[in-house]
Amino acid sequence: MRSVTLTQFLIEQQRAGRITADLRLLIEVVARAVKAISVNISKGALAGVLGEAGTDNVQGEAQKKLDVIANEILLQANEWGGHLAAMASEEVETVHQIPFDYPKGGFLLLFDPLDGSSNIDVNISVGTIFSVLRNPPGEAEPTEGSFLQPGREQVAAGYAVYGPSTQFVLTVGKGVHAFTLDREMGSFIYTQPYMTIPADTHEFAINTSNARFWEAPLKRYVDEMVQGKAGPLGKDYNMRWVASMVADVHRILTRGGVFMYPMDEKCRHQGGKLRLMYEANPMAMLVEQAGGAATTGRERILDVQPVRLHQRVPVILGSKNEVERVSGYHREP
Ligand code: AHM
Ligand code: MG
Repeated sequence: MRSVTLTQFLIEQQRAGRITADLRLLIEVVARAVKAISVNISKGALAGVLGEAGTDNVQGEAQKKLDVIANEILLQANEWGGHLAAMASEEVETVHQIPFDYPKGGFLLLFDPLDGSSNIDVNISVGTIFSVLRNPPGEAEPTEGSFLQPGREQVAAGYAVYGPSTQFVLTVGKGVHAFTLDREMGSFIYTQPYMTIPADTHEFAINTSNARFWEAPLKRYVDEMVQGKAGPLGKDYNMRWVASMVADVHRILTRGGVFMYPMDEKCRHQGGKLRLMYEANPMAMLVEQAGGAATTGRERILDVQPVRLHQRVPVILGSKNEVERVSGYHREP
């Protein structure tokens, strides 16, 4: 069978009128950057890229060397193409402007360059997450305010998962499509069209070490799942937690499940653990496009009006019936 590359897929999307030439270029450039990140990650200890960088990021978290490398690769790759008005990164405090000697375009690109970076030194999957918004008209020099659009305004979103193979997973608002990196050829090959999340599942993902900090509706839901067949849900569940959101969401897009990083007493002061603009919104768009649902427990994630670039939110996403059940528990008095 003749294989279809990401390039060919994108050209066909453009011909079908789903994306513009500029958006195609943007996605191609992100995919190229992802290949470079993948090369660095796979060299691991051989390239001396493991361990701490000795710096803190905007969130006050210690940066790994690969956090810094992945961030630099994405910023540099996307600066000169002429398709972007500005960028924002989980690793950078303020808006990253396009250098004045390059042309500007109409899109805003947001990314978490290396998600799950606590897994790097133990050789477990990590990822890159990205989100694309339109720059509001008339904003020649985008500010933080230009980025503060609800997730339903995203024109594209996706991630790369650096696992046993590197995969690039993308939506432009018409289904979710996965591509696998052919390392010899250096191209992404279209391997999974229209990924779909089954409405029901018997698998959940949550960091249960936080159980004592959860809110009552969440405690009730996880208790019921753990009770299995004998409990009110009437079936046995299995649990998985990679601690790389990309890897956990990739499993859910592949075979269903529910992923939760809910509100808890430990992260209440900052609004949640995961970042709205770099993690929750792009993953919520992908999950909805695959037939699943994504909520904070109280509100659809894609409807949350952001007030800060680095805002955090509770996240519950995956198989629709489970997400609806846990949302229902949040509505009960
Ligand atoms: P990061 O972007 O700093 O790597 O943090 C986000 C990660 C997610 O990938 C993952 O779901 C979560 O943090 C794991 O958190 P915990 O270590 O509390 O289980
Ligand atoms: Mg992250």
